[in-house]
Amino acid sequence: MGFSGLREFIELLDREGELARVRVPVDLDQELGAVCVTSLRGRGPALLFERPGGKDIPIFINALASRKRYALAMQCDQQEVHREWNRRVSQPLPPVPVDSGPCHEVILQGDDINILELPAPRLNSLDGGAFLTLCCHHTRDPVAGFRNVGIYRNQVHGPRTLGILSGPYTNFMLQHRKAPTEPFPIAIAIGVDPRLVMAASCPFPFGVDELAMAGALRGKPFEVVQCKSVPLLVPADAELVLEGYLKPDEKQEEGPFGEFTGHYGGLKMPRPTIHVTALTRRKNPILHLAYQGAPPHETDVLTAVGKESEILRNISLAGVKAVHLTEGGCGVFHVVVAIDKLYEGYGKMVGLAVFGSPSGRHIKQVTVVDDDVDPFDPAAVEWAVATRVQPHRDIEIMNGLTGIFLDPSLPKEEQEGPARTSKILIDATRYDAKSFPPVCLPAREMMAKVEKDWEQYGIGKPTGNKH
Ligand SMILES: Cc1cc2nc3c(=O)[nH]c(=O)nc-3n(C[C@H](O)[C@H](O)[C@H](O)COP(=O)(O)O)c2cc1C
Ligand SMILES: [Mn+2]
Repeated sequence: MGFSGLREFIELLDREGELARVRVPVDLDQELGAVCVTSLRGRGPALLFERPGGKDIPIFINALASRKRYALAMQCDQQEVHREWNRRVSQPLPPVPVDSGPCHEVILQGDDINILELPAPRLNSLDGGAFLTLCCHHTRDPVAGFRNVGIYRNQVHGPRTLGILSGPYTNFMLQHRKAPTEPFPIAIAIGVDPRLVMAASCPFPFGVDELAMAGALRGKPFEVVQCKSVPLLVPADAELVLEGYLKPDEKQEEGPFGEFTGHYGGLKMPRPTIHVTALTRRKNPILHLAYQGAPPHETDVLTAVGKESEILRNISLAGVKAVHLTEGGCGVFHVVVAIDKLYEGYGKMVGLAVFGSPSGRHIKQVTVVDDDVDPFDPAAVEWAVATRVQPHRDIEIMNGLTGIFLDPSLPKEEQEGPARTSKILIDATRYDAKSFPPVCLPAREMMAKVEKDWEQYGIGKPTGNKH
């Protein structure tokens, strides 16, 4: 049961019982945010607000905030997602240009553009204004010409102006810095096939075209149309497109904004402005957003799964069995890697390789465990750290690595500047594995026999705990 595009994905979620429609009007000032938080805490479904702020442009939000829904978007079993990602992205499918598409049903230019008419919410109480949070920024390298697609927050400043906050290490900024004084053309597509959102939030190496990766993820190239006022291509079936130019010399106060870390990040300061030269859209567009705040939230899944897959794909060391970017780590900061430890010292080698991979860019803590530990089970991981780690021997702290400027623990000058951080590697594999005391458990055959005959004991459902 395949699907194509955002609308068919919403229908699929509905059929699977993974969508709730909010029919009552909901205030854009924090009420929508509070409904999102409460629903996320209860592991709720994706939400379609039908009348946000009393307006008739619906908001679709929390779409990929569960691994089950992510697997639905990948159209495979939850256990197969990493393998499927890696199988599919090994053959990128570049987009195909077409003459027209639904994203051009309405074309507004000049004074007809009014972004303020969109139901952009103010999610959390200290947010400096209304923000769009799931905008796929399409750009072209000013020198080499290749495309980049990435997601960066956009504050709504006025009818034709937006703020943008993109970290100094993003591929977006690497492109922009090649022609730093020129107006930088941008096409922001909102409401696209979820596979493009998945690719656009993944830190692929510089030069990788996320649209081609997204085409590979869905097994069908995207159709793209020429923008009306900038020399860029966008997905033809996008709900809405904001075209414009980033003017580096025209700064406006941007922020503060409650970030995926659960804290305020990217504090209020002058940041570049995007001047919107065209707004094109469907006749009845849907505004696709992501709630930002403390976990659990969409970032825990959306940005985690792609990076887990990329780490598995990029690390050339053998024996890496499973990778998990944790929920408490906001899907960004903490990764647990389960390995078959090939020889002594191998745990630290794998940890360093994770930090050195493109998807390790923002990771602050790597915990390496033996493959008898399930990296997706927080108690099992803590057990490994508690029982197999001698801190002076098995923990390494490194300084001056690239972090994420939204990390609230960084000193202010690093949050506003280069975002250098220290990082911690915990090697929780058995030290000197041959002589390490064995794990205690009845014999494997006895465990298997008891599991087979379980019902006869009249105890009820087994707990499923591996240890
Ligand atoms: C919902 C959401 C919001 C995001 N907001 C930002 C942001 O405001 N600034 C930023 O630098 N990265 C943000 N990211 C992360 C980037 O999209 C991610 O690092 C991506 O890999 C950047 O792509 P690039 O390296 O090709 O530029 C966000 C991701 C998601 C899923
Ligand atoms: Mn990129």
